[in-house]
Amino acid sequence: MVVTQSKGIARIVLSLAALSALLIVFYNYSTAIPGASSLLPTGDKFVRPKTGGSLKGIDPLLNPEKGPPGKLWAPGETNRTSATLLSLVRNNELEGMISAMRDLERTFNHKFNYPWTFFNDEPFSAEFKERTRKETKAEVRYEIIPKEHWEIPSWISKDLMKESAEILTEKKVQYSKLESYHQMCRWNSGKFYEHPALADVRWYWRVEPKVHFFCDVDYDVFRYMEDNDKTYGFVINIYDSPESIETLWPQTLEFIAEHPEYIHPNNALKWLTDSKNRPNHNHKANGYSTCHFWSNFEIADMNFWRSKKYKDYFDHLDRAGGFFYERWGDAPVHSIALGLFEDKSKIHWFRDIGYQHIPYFNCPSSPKCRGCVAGRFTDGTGLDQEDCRANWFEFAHMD
Ligand SMILES: Nc1nc2c(ncn2[C@@H]2O[C@H](COP(=O)(O)OP(=O)(O)OP(=O)(O)O)[C@@H](O)[C@H]2O)c(=O)[nH]1
Ligand SMILES: [Mg+2]
Repeated sequence: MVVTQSKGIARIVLSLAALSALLIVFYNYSTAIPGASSLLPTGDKFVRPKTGGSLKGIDPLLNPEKGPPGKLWAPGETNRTSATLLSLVRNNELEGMISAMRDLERTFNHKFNYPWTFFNDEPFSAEFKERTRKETKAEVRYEIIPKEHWEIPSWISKDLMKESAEILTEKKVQYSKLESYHQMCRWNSGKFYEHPALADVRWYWRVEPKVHFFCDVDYDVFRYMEDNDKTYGFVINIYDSPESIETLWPQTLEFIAEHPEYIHPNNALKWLTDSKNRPNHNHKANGYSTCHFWSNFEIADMNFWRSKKYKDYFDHLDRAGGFFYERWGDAPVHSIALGLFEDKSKIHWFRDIGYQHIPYFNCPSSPKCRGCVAGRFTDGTGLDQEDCRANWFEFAHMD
């Protein structure tokens, strides 16, 4: 108990020191770099609705969807780029995986035939391989995760982990007692792109079992990312449970105090630190709004995760232990890294990709879509407040 208290005090002191350092860093950045003091978007300014975070009724998805501007490559018009559809999945999630594959093959991949790469911490069953292979004409790879990428690191104390899980459970943090969930979040945060099977692959589209895709996508999304110099594509932007990431932001502040050179001048710090909407979340997460790109969908460039700045950031977080003593998710970790270290104009909202992972949707208004309601954000009750896209639009941009 005494140890926990003194740790808590030490954390607060460290956080304050790191925060002061951050402010100095930002002062220097905004004076040293022309234009860095202006974090406003360059295009049309999005005006935050009076409803706060929720876009209910005024969702940009209600406008007719035209797809992204510029040259888009239709099926057969160009060669595939270096990319894969990527799934971490368990054998017992086969039915959900098949349903997600069917949707993505129907709407996109039967036209482009990008390979599927399945990852598992144990061998895939013969049935899993047989049945998934039947769902696509493309190449399919089944990969086992190396133990050193999946196992709980040696510096993590199992006793402290157990104790922490009890506290997190009291705070109603979902899955906190499930060790594999913590391992999954860590692998998705900082290990997947190091798998030898992906060594020559640049782009990935992350697909989870049971997700749905509703709209025909008739252009090569990976070529779109490459041609338009994008790093990261998302569909849904929501708040996280602040109880699961109480020290993630303080740890991040410590890291950037050590590495101010990693902060991109056109960053999305204002998005990360917004406190106008849901101030309580920002307060509980010690300065982070908790707004993040929902990472069960990602179309992204692995070279960003492979960069020295991200590697250093991940190693810092990994050493801090929050993947196990708290329940840091890969979504806030990826989002904070992107918001600080990447040019925010390289982050793309795939507004034209109709998507659902229970309980949230991205559903555009387009004749290309079937099976979802344009502009519907959720079919759960009381969940509209979880939508934080308004923050992203206000502090970054809408495309
Ligand atoms: N092989 C393997 N895959 C896992 C494990 N835990 C999670 N996954 C996969 O990791 C992804 C995320 O896990 P989910 O259980 O869906 O986590 P979530 O999306 O936060 O939770 P839900 O809202 O319940 O879907 C899914 O693709 C799972 O199939 C595991 O222990 N082994
Ligand atoms: Mg899931």
